[in-house]
Amino acid sequence: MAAFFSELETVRFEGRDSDKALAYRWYNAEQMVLGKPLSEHLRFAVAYWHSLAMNGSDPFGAPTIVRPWMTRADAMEGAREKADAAFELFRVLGLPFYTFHDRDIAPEGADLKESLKNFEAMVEYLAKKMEGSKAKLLWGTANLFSHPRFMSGAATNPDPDVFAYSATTVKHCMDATKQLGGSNYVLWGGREGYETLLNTDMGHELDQMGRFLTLVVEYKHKIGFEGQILIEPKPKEPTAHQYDFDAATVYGFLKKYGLENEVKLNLEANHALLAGHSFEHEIATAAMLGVLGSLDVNRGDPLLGWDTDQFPNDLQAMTLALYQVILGGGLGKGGMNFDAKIRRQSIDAEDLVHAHVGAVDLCARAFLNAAALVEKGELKAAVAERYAGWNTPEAKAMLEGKLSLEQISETTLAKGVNPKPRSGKQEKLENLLNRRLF
Ligand code: XLS
Ligand code: NI
Ligand code: NI
Repeated sequence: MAAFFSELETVRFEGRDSDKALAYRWYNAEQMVLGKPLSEHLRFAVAYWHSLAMNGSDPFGAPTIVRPWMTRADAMEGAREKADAAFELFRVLGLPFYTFHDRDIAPEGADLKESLKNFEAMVEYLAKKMEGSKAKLLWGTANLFSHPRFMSGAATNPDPDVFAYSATTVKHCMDATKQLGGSNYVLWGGREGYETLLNTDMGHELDQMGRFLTLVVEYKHKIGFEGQILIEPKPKEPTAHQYDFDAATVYGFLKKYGLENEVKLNLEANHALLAGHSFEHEIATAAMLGVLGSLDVNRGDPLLGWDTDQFPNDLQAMTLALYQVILGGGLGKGGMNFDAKIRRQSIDAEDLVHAHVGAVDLCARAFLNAAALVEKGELKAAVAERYAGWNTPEAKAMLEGKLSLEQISETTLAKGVNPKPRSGKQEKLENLLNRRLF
């Protein structure tokens, strides 16, 4: 039994005036907001990979975060010890969900059969741990990017053997996710993209990816998995041109392969930034297209062009994101996964707890702010006012396709239409937002 986090007591809600470093000041799981408990809106999840498997190495330096389970001669023993520590961490944080890749929970074997055997044994082990824990599975996924066999892609690899190997892996990961009662299954196209068109048949690769996803959807129905299938967009890193660039690009892909009613999106804050968008833009886009699924909450560094995966700490940015979540109808079966890692100098077990506690509180506070903005209705009213002209019968007729281009031209000229510019009132609304934040 790992005693790694067991010294730490469970973090509790103590309110805003608490002096305790490890306490929730804003996250009161039971607090009723917009008709349901805060925990049901937010559905926080701990990411197994960043919290238990990340070792602090970077392109310039060796691992700095060396946990006991990382150095065991018997890899399966290490995996069980890691799982023990994981469930201790879930207990300390008191959060309702976790997420994992196959490779986070079980070591690679000598061949695919052995890898799957290791994985299935660890899934059984997690199932037992879950019996004694409140933690549920938000989503499972497959790591189809770390091993060199995936260097030219998984589903989009020029080698059909890699496609088949990846499909086999995903089948077993979907089985495991179903077995553990997961609410979603995620596919992040780790190396689904290309470096140069000199060696790439892009149309062929996209057809491969469409086929792969179709197989996943068919299998979901076959086994009666009731969770959502989610694609996680990301524009770059590792490849120069990732196929799942952003929400709009993925939607176009889903449409092309007839999957837009079967698959939703897992949106990540840092990926939005890399795509030149804000998180709220990505959320609003997905909601508008009917594919808002779940969130990976983290933050990037605007000064760095890669996925730094820091824990979120910008109240205004998170408030705007969660405001769009509420307007979009909420996260449903999705949740908020902390796809975030501590810095490589944060080597203490407690650093991981501080990181989550701060991020949980930040998100809860942002959600309370966003809910208050929705309840006050001022922003919504300002937007409605701006589009009020479209409520007239003539404007509606234009939008509903009842008027041809010639008819619009005729009436416009007959009426002597002469539009007057109107202020967008951006600064007024920004001030309103700043005034309302608490
Ligand atoms: C990487 C992704 C990854 C996915 C899961 O940038 O965010 O962590 O969330 O494979
Ligand atoms: Ni992610
Ligand atoms: Ni990421």
